[in-house]
Amino acid sequence: MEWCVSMPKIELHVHLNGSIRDATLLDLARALGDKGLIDFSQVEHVILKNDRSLSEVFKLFDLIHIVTTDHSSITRITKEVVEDFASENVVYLELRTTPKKNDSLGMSKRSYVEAVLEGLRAISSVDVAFIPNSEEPVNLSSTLLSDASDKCNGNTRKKIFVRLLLSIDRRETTEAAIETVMLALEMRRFGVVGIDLSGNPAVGEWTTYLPALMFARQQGLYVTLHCGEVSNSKEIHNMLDFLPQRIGHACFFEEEHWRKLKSSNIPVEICLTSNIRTLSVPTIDAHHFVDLYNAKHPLVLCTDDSGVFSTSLSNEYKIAASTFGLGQKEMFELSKNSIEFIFADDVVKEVLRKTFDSAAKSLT
Ligand code: 6MZ
Repeated sequence: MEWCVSMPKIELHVHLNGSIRDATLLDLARALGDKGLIDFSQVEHVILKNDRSLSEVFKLFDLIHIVTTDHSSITRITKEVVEDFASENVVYLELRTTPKKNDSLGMSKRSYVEAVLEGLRAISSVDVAFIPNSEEPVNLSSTLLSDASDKCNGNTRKKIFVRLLLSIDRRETTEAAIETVMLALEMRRFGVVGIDLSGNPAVGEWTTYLPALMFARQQGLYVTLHCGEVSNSKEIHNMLDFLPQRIGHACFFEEEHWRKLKSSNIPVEICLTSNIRTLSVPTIDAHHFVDLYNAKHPLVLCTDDSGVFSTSLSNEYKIAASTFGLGQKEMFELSKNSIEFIFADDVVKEVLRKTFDSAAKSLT
């Protein structure tokens, strides 16, 4: 586990509200309980439950959203989630979240994203670079490199690049989805780089989101789609035909979907623990990671919802290494290759390549 923690890592599939520390979630829920707004004893039980089916996970998200959707909570969880990833040597993080309206608290989709940005600004324990085209990459470059070359980096300050993706929830209308894309465009200068389509895969129609996704692409935003989380052959075909820059999951693919995916070379965000816990794949040995890895198809290991599934990116690397018999060198290469699939610019990619090269020297 030690080298899984100490090697630099890239994390590209993280839902903010799925990645909250248990202690924080309980803390926020207790505060609402004290105000008489929820029954804490009921909520505590749901939060601490471990095994959940995919549909139960979405019920949990509805509960989490009741507990977290105010400005100060969103700021707090953003700060903590980034700190947690940085602490396990994630050097580049793409954090996704669904902008939400909450009229009773004066929250708009814009003020929700502003609360997220506030969380990034509030981080002082690690160096965070989230504004594109600033001087930060250059400054961060030297500090990342010095970190990476330090074998015992437990005592040094951590550094991390963060970029944001705004998620469209499958329950949303076309108009609401377009509003999210407009917001993403407005927030580009603060590090919003793309759009994610997520939410309960049993809900909604591809044609509802397509206009917003096409608009996002026309405007130069990157797009990643949750694809094949349930068996829905027609939707999987439609999504692959759209040619998103990445997809997440790809669990319920059939032969013709694999063929299409492989010929289009679309990178896949693989979330092992999430897929096992939601029973989206029968067993870990049967996970499609193996086939994609052997086929040298672009893929990246991710956590999905580290809070909900009690995992970390280091743990996902450990599981992949032990289950599929991969060594430290292979896992390092897998992590490094993820740089090519990030939604940030070439300057950031170059800094990250140097970081990995420098860390590789300390491996040999
Ligand atoms: C699909 C998921 C998901 O956006 O409120 N989300 N969507 N499949 C998954 N796999 C288990 N995990 C999380 O984070 C929580 C939201 O992310 C999406 C759901 O829409 C969930 O409500 P944010 O920060």
